[in-house]
Amino acid sequence: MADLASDALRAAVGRARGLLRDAARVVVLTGAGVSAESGVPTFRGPGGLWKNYRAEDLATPGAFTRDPRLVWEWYGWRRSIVQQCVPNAAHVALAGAADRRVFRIVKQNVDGLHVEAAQSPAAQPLELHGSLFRMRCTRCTARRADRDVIDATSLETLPRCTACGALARPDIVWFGESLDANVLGEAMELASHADACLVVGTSALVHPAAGLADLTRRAGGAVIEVNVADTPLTNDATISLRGPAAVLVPELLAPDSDA
Ligand code: BV8
Ligand code: ZN
Repeated sequence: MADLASDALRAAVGRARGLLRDAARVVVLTGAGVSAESGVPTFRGPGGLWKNYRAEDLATPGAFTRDPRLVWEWYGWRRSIVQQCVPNAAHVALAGAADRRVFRIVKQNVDGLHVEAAQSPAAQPLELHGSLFRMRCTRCTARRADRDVIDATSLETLPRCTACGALARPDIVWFGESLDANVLGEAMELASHADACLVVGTSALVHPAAGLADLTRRAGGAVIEVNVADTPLTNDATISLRGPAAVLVPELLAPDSDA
């Protein structure tokens, strides 16, 4: 096992491994912390701010209506950061587990690193909040994948819809916007029928995503949390492991022979 800080942590990881091994169906909820060791700034931690703006100030329909250039500048900056990042050991271990068993990844992040780590369709995550690398039209229904550099120098250079020419927006769920009903419905279905919910690197502040672990718990499933700090989920978790995702998640999911 990697250098797990203490015997208590080592024992807790052993118990959590047992719960995951015995779970027929596992759902995983990840947040910005799963990508922290890939170099992607988290929202509420150090480096999460941009020009002293908070995500809640910019990731809203109102901010985009008021100043689409500023919001696209922010997303362009985030794209430029994420495009230099690669999946870390946590993304790889989660994708590997999804290849081996009934194990579904539900992500809040928009960074695309779970998608990049996936080696099979089974490891493709359910994207609750969309993707940095997709944009959609503000007028028609067109949407497209896109990894280009965003030129936010003026309103005229902002991304346009290739179908109707209207202003395009990030294909991302902003604060105050509802999640896609089918995506949320599938996530709630998965959580309500899971025997274990593994929650990795989320401050559990953003709803409805943060409520998914509770659905598993209320249905009698185990909730295992991996985080470097306490969260609102910690008290109700079956086991809450303190440590970085890139260390603990591979430990939790390594097939028994590799333990
Ligand atoms: C909705 C895309 C119905 C954007 C995101 C008032 C008005 C309107 C709505 C609300 C309101 N009050 C409350 C709400 C609901 C709101 C909400 O929950 N707000 C919060 C802030 C209170 N939710 C919504 O608006 C949702 N829609 O409710 O629709 C509705 C409709 C109209 C009106 C009312 C309701 C939509 C929410 C989706 C918002 N979009 N992302 C973008 O990315 O640009 S959410 C955003 O936060 C990201 O997706 C992010 O993933 C998510 C959650 O954050 P975390 O992932 O947890 O990241 P964070 O930085 O917070 O924490 C990182 C964690 O990792 C920490 O715990 C840290 O300790 C840990 N960590 C760090 N390093 C490591 C680590 N762990 C392990 N290893 C490490 N190395
Ligand atoms: Zn259009």
